[in-house]
Amino acid sequence: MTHTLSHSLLLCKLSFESTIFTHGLPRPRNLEVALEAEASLRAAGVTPATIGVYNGVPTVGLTTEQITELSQVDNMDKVSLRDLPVVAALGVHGGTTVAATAFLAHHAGVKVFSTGGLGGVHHGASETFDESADMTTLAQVPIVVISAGVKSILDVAATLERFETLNIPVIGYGTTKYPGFYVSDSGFKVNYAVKNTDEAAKVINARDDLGLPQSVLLANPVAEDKQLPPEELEDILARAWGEAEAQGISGNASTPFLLDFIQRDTKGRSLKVNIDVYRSNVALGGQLATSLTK
Ligand code: PSU
Ligand code: MN
Repeated sequence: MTHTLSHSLLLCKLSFESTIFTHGLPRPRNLEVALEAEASLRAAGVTPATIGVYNGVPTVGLTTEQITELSQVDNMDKVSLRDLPVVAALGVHGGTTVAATAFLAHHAGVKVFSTGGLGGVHHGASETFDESADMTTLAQVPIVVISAGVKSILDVAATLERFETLNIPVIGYGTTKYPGFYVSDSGFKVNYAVKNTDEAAKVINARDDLGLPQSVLLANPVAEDKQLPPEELEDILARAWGEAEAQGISGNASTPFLLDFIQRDTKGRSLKVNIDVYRSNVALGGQLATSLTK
């Protein structure tokens, strides 16, 4: 009995990354969004576990005070999986990316992780080799990640090819149209859709029964009436990539630079979409965590 109880308590948890509020969103919205995500989950009976590195300690379940502090630090490290041992040894703070968050969540026994958009293959990667470690990490960490697709700043087609190569299942929530983060349809398709979180939970349980080590990616599109106008986005992206190239932005600075460019160019409208996307993924993650305890 006790076993069943603790088992379901453990499962009924949802993890969040910290890069979204240390690097992805501008102040003061970053903190508001992080705390709102936690509060909405608690209201739904699910325990939030926001993950980050506090004074060198990889922490699954940051306190409100710790989240508040991390959301206000300048020049914080953006911590992917390879950075974890370094920031741990140096004893500094860090915002964890999808890769580092997924790893820590899994090791703490948390199965479900909601984020905004995943990292993937950057444009021009065939020359620069700039591909997010999110992909290779998710190939080795058996959790489920809810996102609105990969960020629109990426090469979506190449990213989907990589997911296939890495044996990472990508499932649309209620659709086979792969979402494009700021827009509900990236223009690319996925092979499978689930209708509800109970169906998604069955896929995850089947993955576990088979002993497969990959994450399942659940792609949850932003509602059409909340998306950025797709034609507008195409135009902005072309200019954002041009500007990144002109300024010589590369490596892990690319994602924050491009997101910031889009935010400034849309005068904050992309920020609103980004937050809507995140809220929707948090809510769906909460439902899925609940379905998994059944
Ligand atoms: N999605 C957002 N904002 C972000 C990110 C994703 O809307 O800031 C972060 C995530 O933490 C993701 C990371 O793991 O960007 C990918 O960065 P890179 O391409 O350097 O791996
Ligand atoms: Mn990179």
